[in-house]
Amino acid sequence: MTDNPALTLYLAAPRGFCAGVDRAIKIVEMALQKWGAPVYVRHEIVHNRFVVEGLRAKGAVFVEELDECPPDRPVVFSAHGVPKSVPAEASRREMIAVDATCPLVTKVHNEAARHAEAGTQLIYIGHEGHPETIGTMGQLPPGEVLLVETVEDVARLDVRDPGRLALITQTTLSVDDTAEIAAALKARFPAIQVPAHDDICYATTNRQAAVKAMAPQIDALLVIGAPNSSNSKRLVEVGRAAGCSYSMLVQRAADIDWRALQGIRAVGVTAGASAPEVLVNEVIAAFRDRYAVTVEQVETAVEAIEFKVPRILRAPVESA
Ligand code: 10E
Ligand code: SF4
Repeated sequence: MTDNPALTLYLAAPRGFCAGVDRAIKIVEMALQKWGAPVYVRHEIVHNRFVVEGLRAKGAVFVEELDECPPDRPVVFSAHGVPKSVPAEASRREMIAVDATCPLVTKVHNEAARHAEAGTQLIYIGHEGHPETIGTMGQLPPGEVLLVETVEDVARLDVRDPGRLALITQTTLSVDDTAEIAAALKARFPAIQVPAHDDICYATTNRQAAVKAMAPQIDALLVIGAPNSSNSKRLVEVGRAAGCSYSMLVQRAADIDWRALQGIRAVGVTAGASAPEVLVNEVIAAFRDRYAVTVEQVETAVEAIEFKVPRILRAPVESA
């Protein structure tokens, strides 16, 4: 028996790795097996320090730009996607390049190209400076894709032809905030073409739904994820919007502010799409050290999606 206070820990499901992250990490591991170390990776393969350090220990070298890679070593492009200029430059330098862009991000790239071919100007809802935004906007020449971050931005848009517009989005946005921006766009540009299902991916949608479902039961929400992880930060915002005012991002158990949690009886725990399950287990163990914990899973969806790795990794190594 311990004197630890009782605590219900609601564990979101789904949480943590999505199919795109799983595939991207596998790509780096398979590239290391196929070509040996070092394998260069342009940008963090996914936004998680723990994942990046694990791959670095196996021989991956993380860089921000292609010109930091020697031309005779393979390079992997991160799961967030890259502008068209990047694979073009890799091929000009005759590098082996493996694209770990999530297929659901590539789908948005393809939509952008399809609309541009039809002479349609694109409006992109996303976060300025994020690698996925840079990658998706970089599928087309400057000026072809107009960025919108907020409802207020909609009024400021200067479009070429209000009758020939299409909407695409970042995959990791808040479902509710995006719906508001899309509604403002439709109000201002009634002819705008919007995707049948928005571009926010299944993993983002499911993780946000699980947080909303647990919000009424919890006094605090901890989202395990990195400060540069867009989808993880959105989960914190969704928690707050759903009524859980203490919603915090933590990279791992050591970041938990135990003083701020004093007196709570129920905590919600989830993890962004790039946060490994070991960190979830670490957080649960840290709660067990301080509370008499009962874990309850809040399951709002079951995910069974898997993506194949690129063919180049499945083929035998070519002899020199
Ligand atoms: O910052 P993001 O949420 O875009 O990236 P992440 O690496 O934290 O999670 C994976 C999501 C990707 C690759 C974007 N669709
Ligand atoms: Fe792909 Fe969605 Fe995961 Fe991004 S969050 S890697 S789009 S599955």
